Amino acid sequence: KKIVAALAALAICATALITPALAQDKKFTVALVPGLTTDGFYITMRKGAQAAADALGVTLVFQGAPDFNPVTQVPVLDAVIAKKPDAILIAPTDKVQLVEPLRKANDAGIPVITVDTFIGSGVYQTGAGEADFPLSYIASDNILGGEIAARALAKAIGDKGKVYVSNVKPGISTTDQREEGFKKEMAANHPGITVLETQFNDNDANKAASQLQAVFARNSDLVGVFGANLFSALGAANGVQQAGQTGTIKVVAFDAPTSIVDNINTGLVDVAIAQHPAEIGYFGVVSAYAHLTGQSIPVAIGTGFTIMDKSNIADPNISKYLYSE
Ligand code: T6T
Repeated sequence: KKIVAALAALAICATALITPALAQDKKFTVALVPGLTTDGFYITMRKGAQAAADALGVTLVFQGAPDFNPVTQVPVLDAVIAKKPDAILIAPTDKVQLVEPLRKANDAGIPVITVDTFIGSGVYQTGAGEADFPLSYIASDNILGGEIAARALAKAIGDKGKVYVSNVKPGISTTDQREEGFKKEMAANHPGITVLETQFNDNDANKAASQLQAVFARNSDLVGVFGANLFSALGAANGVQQAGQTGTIKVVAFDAPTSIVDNINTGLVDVAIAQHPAEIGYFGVVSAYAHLTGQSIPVAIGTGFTIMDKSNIADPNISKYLYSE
């Protein structure tokens, strides 16, 4: 009996010794759910995430919907949750509509970190909010991004005239904040500029192009447009070109797909504000790994911008921030 008890005790000790080692050797799987799959911004974010995953021995799963829409993103998220990854990084496509679907992940014990966009107010882990359960928010400062866009457009149009914002749709944290920052800066510091009604394009560049022409048809004195994300900006620029107004109607673009280089060089786009999506993906995976291995992580991580125009676009230190395809 004594021997059996001693062996049992030994087994318990051995398990206690072995378990932490096994936990450390565990290969973690982190899922990255982008806003949509066919967007240079998220393709670049995935590259950064993959670089961190390779460095840390993490398996990265990239699964998303073909369009930027909660109706298509939620089923993808449900499928990801069913596979029980160790952590989820997600760019929620709506501040409100993704709260309950993400709570399911959290309730299932899967840590959630939001990248690029946020849910609720974007202030997490306060114990106060209905949507404060994500561990961290990793993104650009989008209000600042909108302010930068406003200053660039104001400069391009000599601080006077009519402009408008080409935007995706209300309810997306990033593009809502860019519009907010843009309008705040215009109202505070550019009294000679009139900001016309925002045009929402549902992330459809063709729609953004026809809206540009419709706004121009109603306002022949239109002098500028701020495209608040990649598709809004490309579409608005195409609209300016189709209207034969290249250089007359100034375009400030958020985001930096490779095609922006030609648009800058031909004078169709004055300024492009590149985000650093690879950094967002990299720090997303590092944060998830840190949390999974028992480290505390920052509740928010801010990444920067690179402002591109004709004067610097040929510089490799600038062009390295163009998005991958
Ligand atoms: O501007 C990015 C991203 O930050 C935003 O949340 C959605 O649109 C993009 O993906 C660009 O298409």
